[in-house]
Amino acid sequence: MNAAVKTTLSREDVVRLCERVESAQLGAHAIRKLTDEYPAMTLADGYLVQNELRKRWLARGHRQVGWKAGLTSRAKMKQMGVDVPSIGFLMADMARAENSSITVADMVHPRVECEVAFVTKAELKGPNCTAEQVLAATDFVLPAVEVIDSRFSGFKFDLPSVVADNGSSARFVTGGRPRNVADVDLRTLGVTLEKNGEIAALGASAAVLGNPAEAVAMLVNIISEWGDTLPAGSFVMSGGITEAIAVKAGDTVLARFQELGSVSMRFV
Ligand code: OOG
Ligand code: MG
Repeated sequence: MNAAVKTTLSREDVVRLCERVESAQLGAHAIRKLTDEYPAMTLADGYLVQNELRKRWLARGHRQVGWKAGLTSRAKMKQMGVDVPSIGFLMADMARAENSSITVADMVHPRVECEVAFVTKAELKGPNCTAEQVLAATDFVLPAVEVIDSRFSGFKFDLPSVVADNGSSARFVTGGRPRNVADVDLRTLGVTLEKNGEIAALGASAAVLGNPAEAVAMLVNIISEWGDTLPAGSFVMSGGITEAIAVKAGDTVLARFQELGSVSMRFV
């Protein structure tokens, strides 16, 4: 996003679309992508809706733990037909414990993807945040599996719509072992994603903008456009390394990350 990009939605439209997305999220039902009704909608409009959604979650007492970058690898951009990265917010109650059973009944059509997650120890600020600054401010990295669940029919959307839907955020699971960024090469970590004991996807961390730290820097620069900084102690997921894999009740998932350990879960 770029602050110069204009918005087209009125305040009433933003609230209306926010309510539509929110009810699809809470009711786990699919809706048409928002641009079907608002074809002129821009990326900046998508973030207006997302920020409205975040305000409502916070007003209802949810606690934000951090943010996620999305569509940061070519595999993901190609899978979703979108060529610009996006971000979304993460709330504490989206987290699920490692090895736990994750219910699918409250999701529309969940998919899983492997990501490198960062936990920060110093504040990061845009608009010119760099990967070097991100690495210096990182307390540790750890492996994560994001469970995404687009609220749009057929998991089909465009950038303004997916941003309004909080980047398809639904659940996330961390595991493995926290590592110091000085002790791992974040560009060359291999990952495999097994579903029901078979490899469903594999890749290397360089797929995420060359280095996942670049995705975190991008995220910091995006939130700076509306005046936010990334506080110390934030949890940030840097984006799926491979394409996302659909899951249903009965599936088990095991993500193995070179150097970082593994993350497992089952769906019920
Ligand atoms: C959008 C969310 C993308 C990622 O890691 O790339 C995302 C989607 O694919 O539904 O979370
Ligand atoms: Mg993701």
